[in-house]
Amino acid sequence: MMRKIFLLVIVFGFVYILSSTLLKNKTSPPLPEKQSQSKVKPTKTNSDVGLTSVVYENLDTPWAIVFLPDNKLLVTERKGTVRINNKVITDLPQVAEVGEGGLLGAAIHPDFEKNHFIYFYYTYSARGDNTLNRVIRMTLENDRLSNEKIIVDEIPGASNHNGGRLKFGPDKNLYITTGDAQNPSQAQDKTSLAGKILRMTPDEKVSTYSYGHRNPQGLAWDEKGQLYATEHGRSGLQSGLDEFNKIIEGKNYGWPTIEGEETGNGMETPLLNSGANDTWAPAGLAFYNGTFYFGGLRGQALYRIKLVNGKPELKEYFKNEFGRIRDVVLGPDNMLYISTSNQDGRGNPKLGDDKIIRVNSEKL
Ligand SMILES: [Ca+2]
Repeated sequence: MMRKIFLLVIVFGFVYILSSTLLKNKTSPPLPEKQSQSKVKPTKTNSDVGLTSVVYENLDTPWAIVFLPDNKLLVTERKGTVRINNKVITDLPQVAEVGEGGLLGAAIHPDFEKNHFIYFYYTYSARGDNTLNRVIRMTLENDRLSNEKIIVDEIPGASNHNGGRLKFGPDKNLYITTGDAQNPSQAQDKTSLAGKILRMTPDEKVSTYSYGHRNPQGLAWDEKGQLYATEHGRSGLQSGLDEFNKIIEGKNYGWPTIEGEETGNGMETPLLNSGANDTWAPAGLAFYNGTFYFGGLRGQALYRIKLVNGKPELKEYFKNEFGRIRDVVLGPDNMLYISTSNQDGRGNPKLGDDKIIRVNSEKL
């Protein structure tokens, strides 16, 4: 008798464990992964992935999101910290978080797996309280940064309009956006590094690629390798006239001579502008599946642009849902990764801000 009961207990126990395990697999969300592991795993199909999910939270004004070849996620925070998979790996003391400035763009070299080169754009304080920006190259190995080398120095800086986006193009050149540093005429001055898109060739020589920019902060290439950029238009009481431009080498994008729909001799009018009454305050730009996506700071939205017969069509998503959006990048899993910028002094931080959020563009 005792033996029978004992056997029954064993059998029922086994069935209970088995059924609860099966049930758990069906109903439980995926287990949180360890910090050291990447949260990004390429999936067969993205149709099973929800529209949005928070990847990391409690960040302080993240600026650039960069995926490393092993799918680890690197984030710069404006105050000078660099995080990998959310863990702070360094705090660069040379960075000065002044107004909109600080540690801004980051980009890894196309041959990163061989040379471990990573480039950063940051604001610093020079003698006489002079605010400047520079692009540097460092070596990233085993989550450690070393060997700072200055690539381009003394880019005019100011409390506002520091540009700061870094991205390698399909041509393996590094593209760098600079702002007018609140001195608009510098954008038209070809001898100044302000208000430009600069290009660094593989031998690390930097020259002006396009000029007449006010404060571009987003770069992306389409499937044909054509470069596009987002740019902040006028600010203050008169806002609006933010721009989406097709960037061609040597061209003049008009600031401060022309704005919005205006045309000028030898100047490019944007493909699209936000109009005089709407402000996107556009930042990071990404391209995926024939479509551009960019973040809006003051616009507090994710914007999508589709070019239909060369004509841009604009749509906005998540209006006022996540607050200010800075960067938008495409992950190796074909998901968009966006960063909020609600801790930058101009937002209304909510619980958990700032965040990195994954967006399934298939479900927009
Ligand atoms: Ca322009």
